[in-house]
Amino acid sequence: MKKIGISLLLVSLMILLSACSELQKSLSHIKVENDVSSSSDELKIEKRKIAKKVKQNKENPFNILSYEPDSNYKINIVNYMTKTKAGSSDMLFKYVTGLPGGMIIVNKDTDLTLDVQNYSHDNTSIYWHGLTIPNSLQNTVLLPGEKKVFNFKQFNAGTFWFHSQQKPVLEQLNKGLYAPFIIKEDYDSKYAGDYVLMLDDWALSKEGKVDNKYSTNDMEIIGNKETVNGKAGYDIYPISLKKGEIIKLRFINVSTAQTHTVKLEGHQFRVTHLDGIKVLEPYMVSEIKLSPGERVDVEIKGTQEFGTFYITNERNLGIKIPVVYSGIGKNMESPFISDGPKAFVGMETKNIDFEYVLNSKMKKNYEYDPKKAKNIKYFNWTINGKSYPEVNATKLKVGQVYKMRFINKDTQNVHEMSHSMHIQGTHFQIISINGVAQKTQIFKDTVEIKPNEYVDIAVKFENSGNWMLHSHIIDYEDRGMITIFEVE
Ligand SMILES: [Cu+2]
Repeated sequence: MKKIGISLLLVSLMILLSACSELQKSLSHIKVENDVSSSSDELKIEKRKIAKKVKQNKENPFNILSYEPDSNYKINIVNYMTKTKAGSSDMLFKYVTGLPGGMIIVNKDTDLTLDVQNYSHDNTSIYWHGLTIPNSLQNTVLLPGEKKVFNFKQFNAGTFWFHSQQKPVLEQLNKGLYAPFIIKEDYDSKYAGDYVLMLDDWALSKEGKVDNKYSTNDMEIIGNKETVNGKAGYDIYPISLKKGEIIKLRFINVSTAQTHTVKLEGHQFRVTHLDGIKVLEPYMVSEIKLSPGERVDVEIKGTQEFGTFYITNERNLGIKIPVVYSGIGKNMESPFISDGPKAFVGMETKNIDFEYVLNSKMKKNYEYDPKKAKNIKYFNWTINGKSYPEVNATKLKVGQVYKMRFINKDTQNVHEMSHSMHIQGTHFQIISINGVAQKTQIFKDTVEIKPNEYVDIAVKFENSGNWMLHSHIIDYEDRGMITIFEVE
């Protein structure tokens, strides 16, 4: 026993050390540079910095075309100390897979072996967000030191992710325990570049600690610093593009509560996938909004020869992704092939099978708030008036199509709440929003429902088990916005 204990300790130490050295390379992890003003001097400095960056990183490490998809991954869950701002550091979590950001890149239709080991100091649980796999493989708890092997196969190529689902979910997700899960199809390699962009926000206290405590004033934790793949400002890896080329961008909103509306100055995005599922007909937009948990895949066609353009969001807290032009390339056609899922038939006129009213209420009992050093009445978030674990489960059958309505009546609070609702274990078709039918066929696994809005969806489960319908605004999820589908 003692020998096993010592070797376990040694292995953990080695993993921690390798994680640390990997981390030292990106020590300015959450550092945010000041925004660049329009003064020409600063623009010159900025150009020099980006030129240097491009030289240093001939390849953006999040261009997934640099890696061969694999079918076998070791995923280590580790804690690590990182510098959060000058003179401050905090202990965070991450997945280590040997690829940047703990990525997994696999081909579709391949038998996968994922060997997960928890080297962190906490219990954790892993949720493969958006994958259609048996219930027994989801939300699996791993104790410190524990190892589990996951075997499955995916037929659907797209942008997915995996993250901690250990309750309270905020604790680990807000501290970085998430990573992209990319399922490729052959023609993805025809793009001139294929970049993963994880958008996150960090609520840093004055002491540089990641704030994980709920408060009654902040209904949800919103960050004051924002990152792309863990980096902010000038540390963000540039994306390179030539005139005529088409690149693919895979945006993932990993924030626990913040939405990100992104745009690229002077360019349009061509949307090909939502939440990892192909749209029937790609469409052009000038900006895309991602609620927590959502993914959007877009194409960008190079229209310029020279210059740097920025992808930004609606705030100015660190997300500024340079797209750098470097001459004229091959004039490309999009390799995208539209062979997404078939629409469910007759859904527009079908009656609603189940309705879910999203709301919140003040909790009856007081809870101790360590920040305020007194007892505070907390909000609870509800689905049909109930807060998890007190729920009325909905009984469903495998293979049957149901029409459901999500209604957001959460309009009584200080600020009106949008809800980002996720169904585990499957994806669903958006039929209509406020009774207005969708112009194009859209399947998703997470959908935003704005205040006073209702969204009708059609859903079918392929796997039995207890699946959650929950808010992907993690503060609300942790405070009860979950219900259960008992699928048989
Ligand atoms: Cu999720």
